[in-house]
Formats: sequence, C-alpha cells, structure tokens
Amino acid sequence: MIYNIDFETLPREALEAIQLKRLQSTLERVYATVPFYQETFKAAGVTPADIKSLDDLAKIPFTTKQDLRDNYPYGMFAVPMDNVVRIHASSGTTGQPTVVGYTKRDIGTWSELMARSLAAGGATRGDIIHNAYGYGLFTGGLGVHYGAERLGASIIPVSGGNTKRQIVIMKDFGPTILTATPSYTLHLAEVAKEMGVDFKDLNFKFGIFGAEPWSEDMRQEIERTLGIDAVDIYGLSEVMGPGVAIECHEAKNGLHIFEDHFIPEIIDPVTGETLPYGETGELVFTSITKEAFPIIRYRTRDITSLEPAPCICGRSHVRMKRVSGRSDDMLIIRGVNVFPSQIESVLMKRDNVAPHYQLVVDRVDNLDTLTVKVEVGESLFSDEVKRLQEIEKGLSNDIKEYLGVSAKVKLVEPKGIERSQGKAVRVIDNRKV
Ligand code: DLL
Repeated sequence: MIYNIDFETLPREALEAIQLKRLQSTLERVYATVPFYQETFKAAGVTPADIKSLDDLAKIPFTTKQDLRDNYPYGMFAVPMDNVVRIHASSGTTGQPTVVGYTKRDIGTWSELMARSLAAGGATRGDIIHNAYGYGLFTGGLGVHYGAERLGASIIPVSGGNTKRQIVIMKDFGPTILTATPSYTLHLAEVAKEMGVDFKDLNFKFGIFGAEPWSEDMRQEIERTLGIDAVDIYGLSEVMGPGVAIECHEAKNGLHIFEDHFIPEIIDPVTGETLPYGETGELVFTSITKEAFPIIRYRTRDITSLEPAPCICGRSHVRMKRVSGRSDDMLIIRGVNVFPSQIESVLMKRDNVAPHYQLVVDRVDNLDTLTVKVEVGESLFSDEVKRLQEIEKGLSNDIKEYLGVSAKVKLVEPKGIERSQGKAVRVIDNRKV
C-alpha cells in the first residue's frame, strides 16, 4: 500500500518543482536564523538568492558532524526553544552527542514519513507492530512508534532488551510486524529457539530492519528463520531519524528516499565533487521541510549509490542501494554508535594503561561483541593476575558507563599490539556483513 499516493508517485518534473521551492525557502530561513549557515555561505561567496535551480545546490558548502559538535548543543537550531517539542541525540567521537530538535510540525512530518515507511514495508491499519528498537534518545523507538500510530496500526512499545519476555509477548499478543535491528532480530530468533518457540508458528508477516549495516545474505537468513519478508529501513538522527528511506516489500531492491522532504546527492568523499546517478560515493542530504533542525548538504559518511529507474511498486522517488559501509571509522555495536577515539578517551583516563590499543569486533551467536585490547606497562604486567583482572573489569565498566556499550577488555603485554608504519589500525572488524 502507498500511504501518500499523491506525493510518493509524483512525476519527476513536479517533484523537482516542489523541491526547488522548498529548498529556496529553507535556505532563506537558515541564512536568517542560524549564524553557522550565514557564516559558511558568506565564506563561500554565496547567498540563498543565488540558488535558482537544483543544480545550484552544489554551490552551497557541506555541513559535517564536526560542525554539529562545534555548535553543541543547540547552536544549529533554527527556531527558539519555545517551539521545540522534542530533543533526540546520537553519540559522537568526543563523547559529546549530536543534539537534534523537532517542532510540533517536524514531529508531524516524521510521523507521516514513518507511516509511509511502515506501509512500504507491508504494514496496514490492521497490523500489530512489535517494536524492539530502543526507546530513548535514540530515534528508532519513538520514530517507529509515532509512525505506527499515524498509520493507525497497533503498536507494542517493547523497546530493546528483556529478550525472553519479548518472546512471551510475541506468543501471547500475536504481533504481525517486527521492527528491530537485524542483529537483534537474529538474537531474538535464537532465544526463541532455546525457549522452544518456532518463529514460523508466530503471526509475523513482515520485518522492518535497519539502523546498522546488514547484507543481502543476512536478509535471506532472517527471512528463512522467521518465515517473513524483511525490508531495509534507513535514517540518521541528523537528518530526522528512521524513515529517510525505505525499501518497498514488492521489490526489496533499494530504498526509496522521500525526496519531497530530503534532497540526496552522492559525492566523491575525497574531492567533494558531485557524482552522477549510479556511481558509488558518500551520501549527502539536504532537508527541505524541517523547522527546528534544518540540515544543509550534510555529509553522512555512508557509502551508497542512487538508482533513478522506475520501481514496480509505483513510487517515483529515487532509490539508494543498501549502505555498504562508512567513509569514517564509526563502529555500530548492537545499534550503538561508537568511535575508536571515544574508547581511547575512556582508556586514557586511567594512568596505568598505555596509549596502544585495538578494537576487535566480532559477531558471536548473531550478536556483536567488542573486545578492547590495551597494553599496560612492564611493571604492571608482571603484577599478579588478580590485579590485572581488576583493571580489566574497571575499564570495562568505564566503557559501559561512558559509551553505553558492553566491551571485554584484555590487557596485553608491552608491544603486544602491532605498531603501524602509517595510520594505526585501531579496528579489526571480523563481522561478515
Ligand atoms: O540509526 C536511525 C534509525 C533507527 C534508522 C531505526 C533505521 C531504523 P543514528 O543512530 O543517528 O540513527 O545512526 C545513523 O546508522 O548514518 C548509518 O551509518 C547507520 N544506518 C542507519 N540505517 C541503516 C541501514 C539511526 N538501513 C547511522 N543500513 C547512519 C546501514 C544504517 N546503515
């Protein structure tokens, strides 16, 4: 089902006319209200009046995660706090989160786009949605929640964790749609099996999975194990949250970007040059309807390509390929964003460890695991085992407390971590995604 048939099937010419109008008014507004944008536009010698076509967007400077950090927490907001009704946040390299805000109308827009997304993923008013995305500062839980209510479906706000209880709820409440990260979904399936519950005997028809990279192989495994159709949903807090793009369950072949609200571009991550349709590069977004936190030419660091060919579902919006990776070093461990430098800053708060460390990421029983190997000095390493274990435990607690991820810390002897000739290899990611 297409939730908003008028906007989701707009012919390209009409769509582009709407985009240009919305882009121009967004640029006027950010220039007038956000000092950061006025300064960067001026430095680039461009004003909103210079943007006369969609191609002119390339004249506007990019916005990066660092810019958001520099303006922490509310410096990028384009409305007074009186008009902000919701705040979300995602983690960043310095341990300082990226803070995003929404007006009442923004929440309405997000709800509409999530209703569109759920419908594209197979949901109808008659469905019961088991929502295992985390509720909180993370946009996943509440994003799906508001979309489901807008669609008129029934939502079960389970959030993440308490896995055994989730299985009981699935059995008793009879949900028909599952929303969760793909890795947590596989863990749910495993726990269900241990409890003697076969997912195929439950009522699920569709799953809407995202927030982390996952492969076509993993889709097939999930579909087989759960006996459902699984689609990919994409989004990021800085642009809105989930619901920026979604696969339709009819084609399951690339994610439709809601182009009446976001203008996508693909750029060469090194030169910044705009690349044509079909070429792989870094995804860049400009929001054209957001009020509280408009974002202009935001470099997502996500690597993909755009496919303009018509889709069998009837939607006219361009599709992005599944995200194959990131151009920076951000790790996503069970849906939590972690940068190696964040771990580093936690480690370096203790004076008995050396600044040589490595992160080993694995997928064990379908769950991401993070092992932090860190060197200790000679004198400490020859210390008794009990003392070393205490330090390991202490560091592991610190990581959990500061970053919200569980990590196993392993102290290694001096020079136990290979030194590099150029850039240090901080991450060994053994997950096969
Ligand atoms: O992960 C929003 C979201 C929630 C999307 C629920 C889908 C479902 P952030 O925490 O800000 O927002 O993380 C955004 O996660 O830049 C990508 O690198 C990655 N990501 C999100 N969806 C996908 C996906 C939410 N479908 C970052 N495939 C993004 C691959 C994804 N990576």
